[in-house]
Amino acid sequence: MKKVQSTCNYCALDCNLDFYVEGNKIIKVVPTKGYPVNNGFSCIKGLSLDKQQTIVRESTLPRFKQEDGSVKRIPWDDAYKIVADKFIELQQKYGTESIAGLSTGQLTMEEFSIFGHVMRNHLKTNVDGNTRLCMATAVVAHKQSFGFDAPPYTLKDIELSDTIILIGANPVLAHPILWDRIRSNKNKKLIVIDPRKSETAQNADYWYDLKGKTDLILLYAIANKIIENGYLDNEYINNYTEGFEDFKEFVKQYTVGKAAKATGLSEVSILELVELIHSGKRVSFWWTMGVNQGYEAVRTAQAIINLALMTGNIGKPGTGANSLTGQCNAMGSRAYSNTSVLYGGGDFDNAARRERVSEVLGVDESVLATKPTLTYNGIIEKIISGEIKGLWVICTNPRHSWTNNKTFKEAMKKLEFFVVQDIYGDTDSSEDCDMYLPVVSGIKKEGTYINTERRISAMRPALEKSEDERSDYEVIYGIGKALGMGNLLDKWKTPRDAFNLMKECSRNMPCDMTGVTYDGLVNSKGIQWPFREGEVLEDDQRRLFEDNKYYTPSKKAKFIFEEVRENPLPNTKEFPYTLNTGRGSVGQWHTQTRTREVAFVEDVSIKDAYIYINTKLAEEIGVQENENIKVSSINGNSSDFIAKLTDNIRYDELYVPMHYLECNNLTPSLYDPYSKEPSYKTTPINISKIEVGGK
Ligand SMILES: Nc1nc2c(c(=O)[nH]1)N[C@H]1C(S)=C(S)[C@@H](COP(=O)(O)OP(=O)(O)OC[C@H]3O[C@@H](n4cnc5c(=O)[nH]c(N)nc54)[C@H](O)[C@@H]3O)O[C@H]1N2
Ligand SMILES: Nc1nc2c(c(=O)[nH]1)N[C@H]1C(S)=C(S)[C@@H](COP(=O)(O)OP(=O)(O)OC[C@H]3O[C@@H](n4cnc5c(=O)[nH]c(N)nc54)[C@H](O)[C@@H]3O)O[C@H]1N2
Ligand code: SF4
Ligand SMILES: [Mo]
Repeated sequence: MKKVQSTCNYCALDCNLDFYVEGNKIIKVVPTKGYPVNNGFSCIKGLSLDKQQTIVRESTLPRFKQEDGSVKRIPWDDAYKIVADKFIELQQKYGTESIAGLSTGQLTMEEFSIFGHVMRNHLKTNVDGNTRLCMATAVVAHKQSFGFDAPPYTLKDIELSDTIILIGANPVLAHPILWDRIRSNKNKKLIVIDPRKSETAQNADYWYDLKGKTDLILLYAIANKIIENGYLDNEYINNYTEGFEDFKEFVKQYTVGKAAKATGLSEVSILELVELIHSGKRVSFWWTMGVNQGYEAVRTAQAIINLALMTGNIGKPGTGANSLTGQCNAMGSRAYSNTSVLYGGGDFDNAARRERVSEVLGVDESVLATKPTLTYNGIIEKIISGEIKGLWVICTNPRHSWTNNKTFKEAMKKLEFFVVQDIYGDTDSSEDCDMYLPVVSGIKKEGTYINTERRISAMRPALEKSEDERSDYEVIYGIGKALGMGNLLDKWKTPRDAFNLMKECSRNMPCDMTGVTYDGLVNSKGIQWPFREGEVLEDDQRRLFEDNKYYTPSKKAKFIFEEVRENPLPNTKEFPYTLNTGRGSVGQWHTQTRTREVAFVEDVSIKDAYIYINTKLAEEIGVQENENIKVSSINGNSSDFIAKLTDNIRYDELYVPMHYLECNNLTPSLYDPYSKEPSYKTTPINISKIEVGGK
């Protein structure tokens, strides 16, 4: 029996797993012992990865929709040619930017780098990723405050921290192995800031149930009080940061009284939080989607960073302003997808970076994309307005996951040519596309991933592909060839080639990984960037900013702040309640195409969309457990849900797991102005009981 160590391709922890294989069959999956992230443990999703091998697929060949609407299975080479010819035709007819791509943080680094090369460099058009729906806020916050998109921590910090503050994060469901590590830290105070008594809040020492999207005023008021009480690390502020004096003046207006009024928290509890931060010796702040997905999300993330800076809680064991990523390779896609920055980082108009990247890729500088991509919302708006006619979607399911998702349905109807590359042909996005490209799943792929703490790890094929099966890399390469890229693909023949290119692009950048080798990652503990050529790895847990040097021109971290905005989409008389959305259970993954892979979860999870409602509110509208509720949204749509009564949710708020199509039928087209990340978590709604027999 052979053992193949590979990386779980669900959440951003990137646990490693040992696949025991005999005769091209996975016999068992065992979480890798000694791997720094998960050391012999994993959640049910990772343990179930072997189930992918038993899922029966209709065909391994592309599915092409004919003019009469019928579908035909065609050979791969024919599909490559059809896609390439159609894209060229559309570009000739309607202009270069009349085709676009949507990609993901769930591909390998090599896959989205070659996709970026084909679409952005060769075809000179737009590709954005679903990381826009997820991490874009943290990216912008890091870039502005630290000078580079660099999450500072190592996961070990959660075990070394005496005061752990989780803001808009629910690791019990979303990062289960991180939750295990929080639990194993016996000397901590666990503080959760979340409007819901989430599964994590239920297990916390302190829970602050603020009103949704009032984090910013709370964080500013805390900063103000810390300053007033003299709880500052002045040495740190003076030596390693800039902009503090202005910040100090600015936050004076945010009194505890004002914050109490806006958040619904008592003044006493806000003051308690200030004292908890002050009394902690090693305070760490961790945030996820409750912060990233909002209309003033970037400034909220930066308000967390400001608190860490002013109290000197950064660059030391057990500290940090730490953004948790969501998908297995969200971190990789940020630096290597050629969408918002050049490969390895650097803006598209940065002459030195352009020279370096073109040299590495062996192309003339004019081949490189010249500007950042049009953002996700812009791509969809331009499909609807008729400017974009062709779309290639890889490894994401926007018909379901996009905010106000009917707009994507509308977009699908407008497209002249819609290509979906997915492991399943029956997703909400793939089932009716013009060309469906059925690729193999993670257990048959190779490449690399970067996890939430910047750890690069190897994805190794546990199983071999059959003759007709293709990986994402092969398909993108094949279409590139059919597009006539010729020698532009010479350096990109295999994932290993792409890795080596990306590695060279990273040289001398903060995310330098020139010391990492493709083969060296195999059976390893993974390596966090930066890891430069010639460097010796002394520790497998490394945090950034231990030298207190940031990536800004002055090498200092910046205090960035802005007045709290009026909610652009407030509750009204007509829409008095607020809809919150997020993860529903450990076993459910996003749009649930993969629920079929997770042992038992498929059998036990609720098939129809459900909603959590406060027991008292349910009583007031006369709804009992499992009766149906109609929810109408300020976006003009309504969805029906099964009611689940709970006291873990505020009276005026309801919660829908994002795993149901009905959820984003209700969310609005509202974005953070800097990151363009959707505001998924606070939609004004109204509710009514659906009488039996009626709708
Ligand atoms: N089982 C499972 N695990 C997953 C995923 C999955 O689909 N299923 N997805 C992965 C991905 S891609 C991601 S991005 C992560 C997401 O991981 P998380 O962000 O931890 O998960 P969410 O449920 O989206 O949101 C977290 C919490 O934010 C709270 N929240 C909502 N609004 C606010 C607010 O205004 N302020 C504050 N402070 N909190 C608020 C919600 O009530 C919720 O409890 O999970 C990853 N892990
Ligand atoms: N209301 C609401 N909406 C949300 C969120 C929320 O909190 N609330 N969260 C947002 C966030 S953080 C995220 S990350 C997005 C996620 O949204 P999506 O990315 O749309 O969700 P997934 O279900 O992960 O879609 C991945 C697709 O890739 C396919 N797939 C899996 N493996 C492979 C592979 O190896 N190759 C290929 N080609 N395909 C593969 C799967 O079958 C699936 O169809 O949703 C966002 N939407
Ligand atoms: S915690 Fe995340 S990476 Fe680890 S096994 Fe579960 S889904 Fe996979
Ligand atoms: Mo995400």
